[in-house]
Amino acid sequence: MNILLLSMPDYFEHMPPLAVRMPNGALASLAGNVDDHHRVGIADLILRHDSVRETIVRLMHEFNPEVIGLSVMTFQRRTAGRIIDLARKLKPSVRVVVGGYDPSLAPEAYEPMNVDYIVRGEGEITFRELLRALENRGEFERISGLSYRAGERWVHNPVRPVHRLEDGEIRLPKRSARVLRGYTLLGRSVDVIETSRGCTYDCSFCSIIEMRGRNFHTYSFERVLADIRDARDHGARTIFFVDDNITLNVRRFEALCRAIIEAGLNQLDYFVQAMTSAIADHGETLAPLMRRAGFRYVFLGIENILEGDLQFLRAASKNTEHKSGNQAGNATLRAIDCLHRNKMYVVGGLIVGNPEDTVEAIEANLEFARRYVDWPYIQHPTPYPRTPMTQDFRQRGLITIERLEEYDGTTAVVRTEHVPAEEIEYMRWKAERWMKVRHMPAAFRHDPWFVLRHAPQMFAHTFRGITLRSLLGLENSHQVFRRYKTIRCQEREFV
Ligand code: B12
Ligand code: SF4
Repeated sequence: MNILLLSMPDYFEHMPPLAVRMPNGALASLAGNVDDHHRVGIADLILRHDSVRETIVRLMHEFNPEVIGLSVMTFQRRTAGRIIDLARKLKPSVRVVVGGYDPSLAPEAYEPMNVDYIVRGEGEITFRELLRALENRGEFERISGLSYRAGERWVHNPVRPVHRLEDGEIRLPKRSARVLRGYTLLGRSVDVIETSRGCTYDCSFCSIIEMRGRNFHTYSFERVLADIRDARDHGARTIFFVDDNITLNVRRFEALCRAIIEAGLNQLDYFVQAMTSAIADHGETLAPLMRRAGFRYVFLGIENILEGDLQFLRAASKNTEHKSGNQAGNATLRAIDCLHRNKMYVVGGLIVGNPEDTVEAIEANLEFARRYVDWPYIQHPTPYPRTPMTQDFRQRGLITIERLEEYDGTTAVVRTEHVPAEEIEYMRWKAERWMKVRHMPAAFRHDPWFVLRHAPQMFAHTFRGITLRSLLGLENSHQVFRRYKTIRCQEREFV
């Protein structure tokens, strides 16, 4: 069968496609795990975000797929619906499969859409079995993790238990199936690698627990190194580890760093997401190893610097430092210090606009980011399907925007008990632009050619909304913010 796999073009404020166009790891993994005789094409639509319609028309024509599969996050749901309608118009007989976080956690939202199958949870085995059933006119009821139409109603088969990964059943991703080019992270060709899946924490804003429960499974180092080599052989110079929480097992992470060094794969740049507690507690041995292995940017899930907010986010324990087995306060500053001493940059993940936040509480977090992080990754709490946080916000009547395409993390869609949503977003937007500018010299030192060529566009993107009138002081920053919001709204129209 011809199968076309698509990831959505929607991006958010901190990932402008000018600088960040990363492949979707799920699709290459699915492609690597279907039976060999299928012809699979992967199109990451972020690479053609400005010509989605034309790209779909072309691919449907050239590829003539019997099945299309879409990977969808919640803020991409509207775009996914439009792409599905377009594909169906071009080929009414095409079978449509959706998967990923949004279809898994809100399958009911896809039932009225032009969709035939929903793959819930991990996809490799379910999708393979679905294709077999389609080919052999087989039956769907034994395929765990699958939802499908039976006449007028939908059947939701039992959940598929999470895969243990260790047994080698899940084969390597198939990168050669990608049909579009141009992946980049700040000018360097980028790819994504998984070394593990899952997390045993249960932060209230995170979808992971509802998606797969509290567990942690790992791939063998042999497989991980083979995967990195494959990414490199396909042109990658930067690797983004997409593990849910690679720092859950620090000893393993240290051993992985050593394995990367021993395999001579430390010439590549690595980006990773980490818990502050793991870095603070083990930084003296872990951070130098990370640096030697090639780690450059570390996304730290700081979440918030105020204890009350950390309690609400259920993120206090992962941000607690330990000394001699006892809790020794917040881990953030020590984690940042460890990374900086080892010449790595800190991407500071903070969440502002939690229910009890006042203007002062938000400002304290922004000030922290100004002082300590190299690249701000500040978001607003966003009520994604089935997270504990969503229940809280809904019960307290704090959700102000229900338009899911705005659930991109940098649009404030909830208010606090004290501050309106728009004001929260305004504060973040105003502060964050200048923090990003401050990092430009460091980016220049690493990739002078990319920064020289793109600096004007990067400035234009960061400061979109500003006009000559505002530069001359004839309008205030609230007016600029409103213009920025209008531009942002237009940017969300892809199809
Ligand atoms: C890595 C990651 C990123 C990377 C993305 C790199 C990349 N291009 O892949 C970065 C840091 C850039 C990122 C950004 C964002 N992310 Co993110 N990210 C993750 C993370 C940690 C892992 C995702 C991953 O790649 N897993 C590995 C793959 C193999 O697994 P998978 O995606 O689940 O896919 C499996 C199944 O879902 C299924 N499947 C997936 N697609 C399909 C399609 C078909 C057809 C089928 C059959 C099956 C299927 O099969 C796959 C294999 O088993 C998750 C989860 C987490 N713990 O936080 C969040 C997560 C996916 N991100 C999320 C969000 C919201 C975002 C942002 C909007 C904002 C933010 N919070 O940072 C931005 C948007 C990015 C953009 N497009 O602009 C949310 C999504 C919530 C939701 N309900 O939509 C998550 C769940 C985090 C959370 N808040 O809970 N993210
Ligand atoms: S530690 Fe990270 S992956 Fe684990 S629940 Fe919290 S946010 Fe999600």
